[in-house]
Amino acid sequence: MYDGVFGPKWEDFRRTLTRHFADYPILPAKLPRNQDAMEALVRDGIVVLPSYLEPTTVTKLKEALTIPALALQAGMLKDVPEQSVDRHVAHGMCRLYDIDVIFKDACAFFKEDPVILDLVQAYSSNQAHHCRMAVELRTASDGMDGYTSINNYMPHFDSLYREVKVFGFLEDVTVDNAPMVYWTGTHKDAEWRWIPDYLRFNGLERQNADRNFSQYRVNEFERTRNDFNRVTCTGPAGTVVIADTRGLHRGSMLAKGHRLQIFSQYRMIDVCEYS
Ligand SMILES: O=C(O)CCC(=O)C(=O)O
Ligand SMILES: [Fe+2]
Repeated sequence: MYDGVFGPKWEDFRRTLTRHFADYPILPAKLPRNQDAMEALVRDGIVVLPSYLEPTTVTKLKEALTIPALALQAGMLKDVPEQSVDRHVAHGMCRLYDIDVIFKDACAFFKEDPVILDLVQAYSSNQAHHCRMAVELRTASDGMDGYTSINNYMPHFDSLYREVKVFGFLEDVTVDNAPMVYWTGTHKDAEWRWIPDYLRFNGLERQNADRNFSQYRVNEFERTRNDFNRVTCTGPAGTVVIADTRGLHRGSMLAKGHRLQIFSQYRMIDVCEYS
């Protein structure tokens, strides 16, 4: 219905996205134990594996990463490449990337977990390419709200193409500790998101304006539809969340304490959208 309005660019957008989904069909998980998780991931775009990591794995990761994360927040982390650091203290968020290289041994337990990789690869048509791994410390922000703070507090899509983020909780995440919020089913190609996808496809998305637009759409479809459910990703330390971050999601403001978690990000091999 939009073809006549937008012309060839619109057709190019639809063709490209349709080809993307055809080129990367979701495959069945290989491990029998992953059947239910895979079904949830395909249906909802997200699956939560409560307390999945062994307590010893969580301990190893915390031992390796807590001090560097605190040092980064304090501005005292030395000897790490500048491009591995993403530090927004006033916004309550610090990330250290490339931890799979810097803290190789501890991170291998997470990065090479065969059950997680089976899900990631099946969902990514066996073409998942590991992009980066990070530890993130969330702390109280300096009186900012979701509108003035970093963009990931607003509902957003990370990409218009399918991609996967695997989050690992190193500490308990309750509703107070800034849990991620995800709207199930929003990862699917559907008309309600064609306009924002089209803007992204053409590099026309204006960060704040279009994210506020997304917020408007969120309010709208939460009122009018029952096929998207809002999931708040809480869980004990060791919980793993696997999400297609093409689906609509946001961070939340921290109410108490802090949040320490790691994540690995995967894309399809020849999909090179923005970082
Ligand atoms: O911080 C969060 O919980 C959400 C983060 C997010 O939007 C992302 O990692 O893509
Ligand atoms: Fe995101």
